[in-house]
Amino acid sequence: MRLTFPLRQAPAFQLHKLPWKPTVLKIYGVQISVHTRKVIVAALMKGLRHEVIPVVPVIPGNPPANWRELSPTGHIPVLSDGDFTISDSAAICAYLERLSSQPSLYPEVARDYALALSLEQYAGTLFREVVRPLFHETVVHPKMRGVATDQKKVDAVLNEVIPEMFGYLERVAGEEFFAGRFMTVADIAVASNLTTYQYLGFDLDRRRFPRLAALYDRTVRQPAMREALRREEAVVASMGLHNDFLAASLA
Ligand SMILES: N[C@@H](CCC(=O)N[C@@H](CS)C(=O)NCC(=O)O)C(=O)O
Repeated sequence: MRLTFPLRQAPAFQLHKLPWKPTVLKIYGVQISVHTRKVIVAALMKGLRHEVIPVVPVIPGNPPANWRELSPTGHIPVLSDGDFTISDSAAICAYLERLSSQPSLYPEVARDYALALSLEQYAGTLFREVVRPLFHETVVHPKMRGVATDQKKVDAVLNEVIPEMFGYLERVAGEEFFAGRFMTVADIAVASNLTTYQYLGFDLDRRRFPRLAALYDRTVRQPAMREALRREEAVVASMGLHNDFLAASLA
């Protein structure tokens, strides 16, 4: 009797059947923007090839003519992957996670996962209540629009908003990262806010918020975060922003 072994033919490698095309992702935004940096760090962490296309919405006339088609809110960042375009850093990070699951931006454990998403949202509030008003009062108004800084607004953020918002982050910061043992989207989102906040010359008070400051240092020392910060050095210098704080955090 002749034994025959059915030889299963290996399926031919079909590029178009890959879940994603190995195109170079386009990230529209500026490196020093809180939400653009978050997406850049996520792409770097996953080793996804990308280029940053400069768009500065606060400069009138700067965004491309079709900007509203790319970004329904007018905000940065926007991501293009071939013929697919998506706005909002949270949606973009979720998309990048599906393109490449490792290393993950999200914790595995249900409670940590929920906490990471909650803190990602909280970082959005931190931007709107703290970083955005400080950026507008100290950079956009005096340096781009010829409008004097409203010191009362700055003081209200520093004296009324920050104690509460940084205070919450201090309470939930632990010995590791915000939601487990590894850096997640929560850490990236919060650290991105704290970076731009300090670029503006404001202090992350290490005596008052020691756990938050230590978590910030742990986060910026992660290779993807470190690389993103290295890549934005030229923009920071050209804008005359403060970056002396980083040397100690990265040491
Ligand atoms: N929820 C949005 C917020 C994006 C956002 O606020 N981006 C800021 C820069 S970090 C922006 O576009 N500011 C320009 C403006 O307000 O006109 C996200 O997560 O992407």
